[in-house]
Amino acid sequence: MALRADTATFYGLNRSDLVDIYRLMLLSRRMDDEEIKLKKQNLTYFQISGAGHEAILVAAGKALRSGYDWFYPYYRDRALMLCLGMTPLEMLYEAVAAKDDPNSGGRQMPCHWGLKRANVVSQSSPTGTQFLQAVGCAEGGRLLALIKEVKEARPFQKDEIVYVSAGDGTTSEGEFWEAINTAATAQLPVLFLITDNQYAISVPVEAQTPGGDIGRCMSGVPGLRVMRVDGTDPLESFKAVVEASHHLRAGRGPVLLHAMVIRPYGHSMSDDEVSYKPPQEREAEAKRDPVLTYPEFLVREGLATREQIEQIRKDVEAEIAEAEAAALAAQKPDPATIYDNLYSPTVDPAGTAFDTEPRFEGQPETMVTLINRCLKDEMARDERIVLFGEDVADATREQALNTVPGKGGVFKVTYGLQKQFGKRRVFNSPLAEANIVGRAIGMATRGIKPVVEIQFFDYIWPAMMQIRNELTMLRWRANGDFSCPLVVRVAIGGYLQGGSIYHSQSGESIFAHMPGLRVVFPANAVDANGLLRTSIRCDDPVLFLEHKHIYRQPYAKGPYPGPDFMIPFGKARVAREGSDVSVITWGATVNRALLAAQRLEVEGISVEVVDMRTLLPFDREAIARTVTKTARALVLHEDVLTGGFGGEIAAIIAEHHFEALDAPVRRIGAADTPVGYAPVLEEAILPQVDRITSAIRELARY
Ligand SMILES: Cc1ncc(C[n+]2csc(CCOP(=O)(O)OP(=O)(O)O)c2C)c(N)n1
Ligand SMILES: [Mg+2]
Repeated sequence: MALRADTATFYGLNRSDLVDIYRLMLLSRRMDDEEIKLKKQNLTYFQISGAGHEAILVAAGKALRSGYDWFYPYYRDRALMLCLGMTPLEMLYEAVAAKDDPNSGGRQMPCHWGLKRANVVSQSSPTGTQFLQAVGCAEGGRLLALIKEVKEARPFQKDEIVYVSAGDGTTSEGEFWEAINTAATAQLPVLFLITDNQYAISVPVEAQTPGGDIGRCMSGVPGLRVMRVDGTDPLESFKAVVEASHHLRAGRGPVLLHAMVIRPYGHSMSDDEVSYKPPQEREAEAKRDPVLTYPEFLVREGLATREQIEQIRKDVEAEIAEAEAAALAAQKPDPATIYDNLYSPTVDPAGTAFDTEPRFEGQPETMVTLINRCLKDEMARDERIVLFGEDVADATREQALNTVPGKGGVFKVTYGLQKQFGKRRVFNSPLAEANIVGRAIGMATRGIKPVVEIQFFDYIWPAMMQIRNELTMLRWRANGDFSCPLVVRVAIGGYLQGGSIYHSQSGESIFAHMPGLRVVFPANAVDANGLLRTSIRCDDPVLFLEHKHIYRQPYAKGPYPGPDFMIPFGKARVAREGSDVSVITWGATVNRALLAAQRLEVEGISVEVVDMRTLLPFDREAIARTVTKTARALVLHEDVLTGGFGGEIAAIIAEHHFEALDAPVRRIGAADTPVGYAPVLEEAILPQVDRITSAIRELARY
């Protein structure tokens, strides 16, 4: 049969493109088959396939630009990754957990894609966390374009697109809406590709989504273009992605492309879909399988001969066989590298570079003022810093600032920053905490330095998935290829008289339990200023805890220490020297310990108070020094006692300094209850000076 000369009717694709689409789809499917075989032979440890999703993904890979656009792919996006330039060998490196796996160096499950050279940001397993990061990535591109210094290097493209994909089930995650919200509000060039295979493991789409149709659900969102396509038809899919990309590159706002696909291999190798999907449904799906229907189309339309199709099959088999042999012989990661890329390998915030002398000037200022001044200094120094959160701007409607003074945060910590640096760098977020942290991660991945605010620690929990699974882990899971250094400022703590259950929480111990994060908790204004500067200038994600009770206390005031004052992490401060008993503490209980020490001085008991200042890392040497000196230790914190960070410190003292002790280590924390509204309840629940005084007295007399 003669081959057809004219291909103009196929959306601008020439014959070799049209045939290449088949090669890529087949390669993707056969890679899945091969990985399934390897898993059955126990040569790999996990498999999840992209089977049935190939057509829409090859279309996306052909229409978008590797290394130019940005990508937050889903685990079924193998065919996209092949188009973006990941080789079969690189894929198999991930499956066998090889040292040279470019996705993660053997740290991540197969099909968790990441490829630095192609702008594919390392992906995690929680479904849906990618949406907000993609939004932040798009915002990051826009922000980079505003920075004079980086303009030359152009780490952004004027018409770049950020691609993010997920399945039908994943659109039920709240973060999906949070991402659509900001993408549409800010008119960002984000392509949301929803590959709808009608199931999320065993849950069918009508139990997942109103009306069983996510495109329809989203069709009323102002500023969001919604498109629908048969994602098993590669050419219709290509047409749709090209149309979407024109819209996106022209700056006309985000697009949600709802692609109907199939899932012939079940959810994963751990799932047998026969147990919940009726045979008729499976047979109907099989008829739409693009790897089977598309080559028939090519032959029918005179675009390829049967011999050519056969040759492609042979070539694909040979390519996979060669890659497999190399992958099976590949070196595994070295167990000695487990700590690599947990934190920045180049910037050590505990190092001497962050130990600078204060150059005090002016009258003592509150903690609020000195945090505000640090933010002003740093934003003036570094154009990459942006600040956002709930109510942090002076006024979103800028013209209002002609007639009103501006808000600047519910505690006024960010007051005046929008006026000074403009609304592009200081802005309000929606009332959505995952939105704040997820977007910040996406921006930070691009080199922007977000300093974001969570209004109350009590409301940090919607952001917990982003903090725990993304913020702390991106650098490690990408084996250093991607990172997200940023600062999350959080107002924390009680002793407020009226703060009650949901405005008084502590809980720093929960975050001190997260490798990859830094946890900072200053107890006075000068420390807050110096530690915030270190947090901003270091290269790691930092949780910066600001105690609300300390914000305006006269005892915590101090003079402005200058624009370059920094305090290294992991260096405690001896708040009071003493020789009989040590109190090891942080945050608002530092001052309570000092008050107890004053009382005990008249009784002839000399108390040393050590303020830890940072919990991750924490100063083990300071603990050793003070315990060796006094031989008696009280560990004190405002967080609830059980499971509190004090348990960690007490354990370290018991494990390493047992011989130095003359008394058992004591701990004081809050009662294991929430904090009540009635002042008498709050007083009974949180550690008070009387209780601290008696505990120290008992220790001294032991
Ligand atoms: C937050 C979260 N919850 C649950 C899971 C377990 N899980 C993995 S995939 C999946 C179903 C996803 O379905 P869908 O989004 O439709 O994608 P599909 O697998 O069908 O392509 C579930 C429940 C997970 N990985 N993350
Ligand atoms: Mg699905």
